Amino acid sequence: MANAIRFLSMDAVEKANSGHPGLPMGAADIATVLFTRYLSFDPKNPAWPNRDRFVLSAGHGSMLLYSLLYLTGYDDITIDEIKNFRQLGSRTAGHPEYGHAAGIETTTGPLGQGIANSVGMAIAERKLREEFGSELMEHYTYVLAGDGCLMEGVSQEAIALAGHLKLNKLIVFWDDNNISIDGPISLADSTDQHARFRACKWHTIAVNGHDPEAIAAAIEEAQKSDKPTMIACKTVIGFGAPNKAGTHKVHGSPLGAEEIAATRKALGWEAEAFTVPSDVLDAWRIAGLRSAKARKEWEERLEAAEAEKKAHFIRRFSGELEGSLASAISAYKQKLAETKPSPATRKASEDALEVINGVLAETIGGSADLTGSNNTKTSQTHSITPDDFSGRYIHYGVREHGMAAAMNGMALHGGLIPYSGGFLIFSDYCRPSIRLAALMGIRVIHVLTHDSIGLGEDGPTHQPVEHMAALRAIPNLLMFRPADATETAECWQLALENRKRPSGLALTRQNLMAVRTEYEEQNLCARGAYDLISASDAQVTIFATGSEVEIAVKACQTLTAKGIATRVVSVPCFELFAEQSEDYQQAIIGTSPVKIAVEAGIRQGWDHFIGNDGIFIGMSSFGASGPYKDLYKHFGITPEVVVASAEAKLS
Ligand SMILES: Cc1ncc(C[n+]2csc(CCOP(=O)(O)OP(=O)(O)O)c2C)c(N)n1
Repeated sequence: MANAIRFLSMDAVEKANSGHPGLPMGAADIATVLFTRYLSFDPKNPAWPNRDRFVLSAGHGSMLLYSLLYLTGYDDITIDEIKNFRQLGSRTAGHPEYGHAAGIETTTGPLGQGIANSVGMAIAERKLREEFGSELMEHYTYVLAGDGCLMEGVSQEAIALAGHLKLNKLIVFWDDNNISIDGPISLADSTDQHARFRACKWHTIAVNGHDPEAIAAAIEEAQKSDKPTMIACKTVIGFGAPNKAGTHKVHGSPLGAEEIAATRKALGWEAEAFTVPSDVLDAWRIAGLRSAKARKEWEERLEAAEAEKKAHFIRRFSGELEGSLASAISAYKQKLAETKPSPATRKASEDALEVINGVLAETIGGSADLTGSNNTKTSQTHSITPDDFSGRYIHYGVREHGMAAAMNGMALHGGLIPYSGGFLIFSDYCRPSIRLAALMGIRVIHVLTHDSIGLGEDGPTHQPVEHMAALRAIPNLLMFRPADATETAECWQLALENRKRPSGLALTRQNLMAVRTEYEEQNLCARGAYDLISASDAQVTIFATGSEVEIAVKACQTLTAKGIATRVVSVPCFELFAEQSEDYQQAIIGTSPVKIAVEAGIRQGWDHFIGNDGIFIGMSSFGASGPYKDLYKHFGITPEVVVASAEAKLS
C-alpha cells in the first residue's frame, strides 16, 4: 500500500517534470500506518467537524497528500488530478492549497507554517472540547514535518507554545531523513531534536520510519501521553530508488525514466504508470471507509444534543455570526454619538470588543505579551491556562509569528474567530502567516496598535512608517485604520463580517477626538472611504486615515474659515474602497484642484486618491524618539502644514 504512494508520486512528478518525489517515497510508510489504522476521517464527509486533522507541514511533498486523498477515495482528487499535478487549473498545485480540494487542511509550502498552524488546530480542539464536551469534540491533530520545518524559527515558537499548553492531542511525525536541498543536514544543523522538544515539555519517541509496527506502537504511545508528542521517524529519502535514495538528488527533481524503471524492479511493482493494482486500491478504499461509523455515531450524538447546544454548534462551524451582533453594534454606536468620547483607538477597540465578545462566544483573543498595550482582553475573556481551557484569551508570549500561524490553524479548524494583539511595527514578524491567511481566505483578525510616530518616545524601532503600505500590498487582506471610536466599532464589525478574508486594525496609542459625532445607522466604513465633511465645489479635498483625520478636520475648519471650500474624506480601508463602483470612487475622489492626503506613513498607494500632482503629508524617513506632539511638528504632519500646502498650491 505504501508503494502505491511511492509510484503515484514518482509518476506524477515525472509527468509534470517538476516536484518533489523524495519525501512522499520516504514518508509513505508513516502515512500508510496513520491513514489505514489511526486517522479518523471520512472522505465522503470531509468537513466533519470532529475528524482528526492531518497537516503536511513539509508542503513540497504534496504528492504524498494527493496520493493519500486519491487512494482513500476523496471525490476531489481523481487519477486525472494526479496526472495533472502542478498544471494550471488542477486541484493538485505544486504545494497543497487550502480550498483546492477537500482533505487539504491548510496551505503549506513555506516551511514551518504547517506545524505552527497545527498548534492552533490543537488549541481549537481543546477549547471546543471544553465548551461542547467530548461527545461533540475530541480528536487528534497529526503533522508530518521535515528537517526544514524544524529548522525554521517559527517552529520553535509553535513547539514552545504547544508544550506549555500541554496540547497532548498534537502528534508530530518528524521525517528524520537527514537530507535537505543542499545535502546532508550536517551542513547546517547540529540540533539534538529530542532534547529540544523535551526542553519544551514534549514527549518524544524514536522509531524506524519504515517499520509499520514500530510506527503503530509509537502512535499508540503518543495517544496516551499527557504532553504533545514528537515521533522521530528515521527514514530514507526517496526510499526504493536504487541509485538515488538517501541523497539530495531525490529531494526535488524527477527521478528520470531509468531510475523509475529500476525502482519498479527493486520494489517489485509491475503496474503501469498511474495505475494502482486493484487489490491495493481496494485495500486503500476500505481504509477510507474506516471512520464512517464513527462519523455517523457523532452525527447521532449531535442530533441528540439539547436543541440550543446543537444549534449553537452548527452555527459556530458554519461561520455565521450571531444575528444580534448588528443591533448590539448599532446600540453601541448610538451611545458613542451621545457621549462623543475621545479615547485612543486601541481603547476604543477594547470597548467595541466588550460589546462583540458579549454577543459572540466564538471570539478567542490574545496578545503577544502586550495585553495591557493592545487592549485585547475584555471582561468575558479570561485567560486560558495549560490546565483550564474555559477561558477565551491566549497569552501567546513574545511570539508574534507563532501567534499568527496558530490563529490561522484555529480559523481553519472552525468554530472559533481568533483575534490577536501586537504592535503594528511587529506585523513584520507575522507577515508570512498573515499572507497565508489572505491566500487561504480565512477570517483572522489582527489588532495592531501603536500605529505611527504617534506612539512617541519608544522611537523609530517601534514606529511604523511603511507598514500600512506593506500590508495593503497583500491581496485579500483588509487593512483598517479607523479615526475614532465610532469608526473603530464599524471596522470591527466589517472584520467580523468578512468571513473569507483576514483583517488588520491599525490603532493608535494616543487619544483622538471624536470625528463622527452624529449617529448613522449605516456602517460608513463599509465603503472604504466616505465624505466626512462635504462641501460643494470644493477647492481642496483632504483624504486622511486614523489619527490624521483629526488633523484633516482641523485644517478643513481653518481653510473654510478663510473662504476656501474644503472637503474631508475619511479612508478607513483602501481595499473596500477599491471594490466600490467606478461612479462612487470617482465621486469620492472628486475634482478639487487641490488634493491632499495625510497619513503618518509613506506615500505609496496614495496617488490613486490624489494623483501624481497631489500633495502628500506624511513620512518619508524613519521616525524619531520624542513626545508625540513634538514628533508630529518635527515631521510636519500638522493642520498648519496642511493649510499652508493647500494655500501654496492654490495661489
Ligand atoms: C520558508 C521556506 N524556505 C525555503 C523553502 C524551500 N525549500 C523547500 S524544501 C526545502 C528543504 C526541506 O528539507 P526537508 O524538510 O528535510 O525536506 P526533504 O529534503 O526531506 O524533502 C527548502 C529549503 C521553503 N519551501 N520554505
